Amino acid sequence: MTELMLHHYAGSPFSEKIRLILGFKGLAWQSVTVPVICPKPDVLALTGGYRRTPFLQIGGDIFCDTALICEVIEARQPAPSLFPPQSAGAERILAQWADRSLFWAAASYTLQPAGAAAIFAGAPPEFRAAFAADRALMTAGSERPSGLDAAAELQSYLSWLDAMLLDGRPFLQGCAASVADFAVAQSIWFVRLAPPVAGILEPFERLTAWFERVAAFGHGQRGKSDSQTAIELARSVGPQEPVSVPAGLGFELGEKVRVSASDYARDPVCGELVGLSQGRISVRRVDERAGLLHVHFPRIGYALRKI
Ligand SMILES: N[C@@H](CCC(=O)N[C@@H](CS)C(=O)NCC(=O)O)C(=O)O
Repeated sequence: MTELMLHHYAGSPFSEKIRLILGFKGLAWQSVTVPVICPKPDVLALTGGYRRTPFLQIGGDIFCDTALICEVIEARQPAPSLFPPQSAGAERILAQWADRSLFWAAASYTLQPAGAAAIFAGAPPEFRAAFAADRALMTAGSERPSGLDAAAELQSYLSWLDAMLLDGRPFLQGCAASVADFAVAQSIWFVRLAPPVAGILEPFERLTAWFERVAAFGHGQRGKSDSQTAIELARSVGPQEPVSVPAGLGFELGEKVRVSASDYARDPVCGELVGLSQGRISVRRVDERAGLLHVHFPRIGYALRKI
């Protein structure tokens, strides 16, 4: 089986969601560290323009967005499941809320000046300025909450989550962990990275105990690789994931298309459509270094347009 290569960086909350899921599943994977800010030439060689973190590479198949990465990991290693039957679908809805509402509240709250000082401790001041400029460009057009807005929002969200655990259940959806636990955990993990502001978690003892349980899954068996090796692997293996474009979805096989995130970091990926379903978009592109690639996106949250 071609190995899993996770392109990520240590301080990325969405990457932590996937690292914990790899631990939950007991999987072995290769770690490729990507730059925290643009430029990211080796990332773009593989994705064709998508700059968000993380993405998963399996040979010449590139999977963007953690919602899709969860589905791919689940298909590869079904047990223990991220979507246990007793959660009855609610785990996906909770995970989507956590990836959007909870994440932005937690990130904005944590990156207020006192928290940012801890997150960027040891980094040169130029890096902080470059990070702020990079993220401002990436989120241009969307209003970010102020520190006070974010604190108020996060307080409410933490109390909602804590209340879910009131009956003593070990995980958010009951006895079994699900994708919801990992999607929520990434935000709690990020707040905890900044001790000067992490006191907001203290009143929520059940949530703290739950977080320790999720964190105990660990990160699986992690090997170390690099972007050059990843690009060579893509070129030698090529895409293997089955794809098709059934009739009736409004697009034709081979049509030239553009795919971009509909919320932020909207940099487009252009290519020929090779796969489409209710859940997934797959685009074929050729990179001069990485060769023939299929870049896959979730259908939800991405705009697909004919060029
Ligand atoms: N919906 C995306 C969001 C990913 C995301 O926003 N990741 C952050 C890092 S945690 C990011 O891409 N930041 C900009 C960057 O890394 O270039 C997902 O689920 O993968």
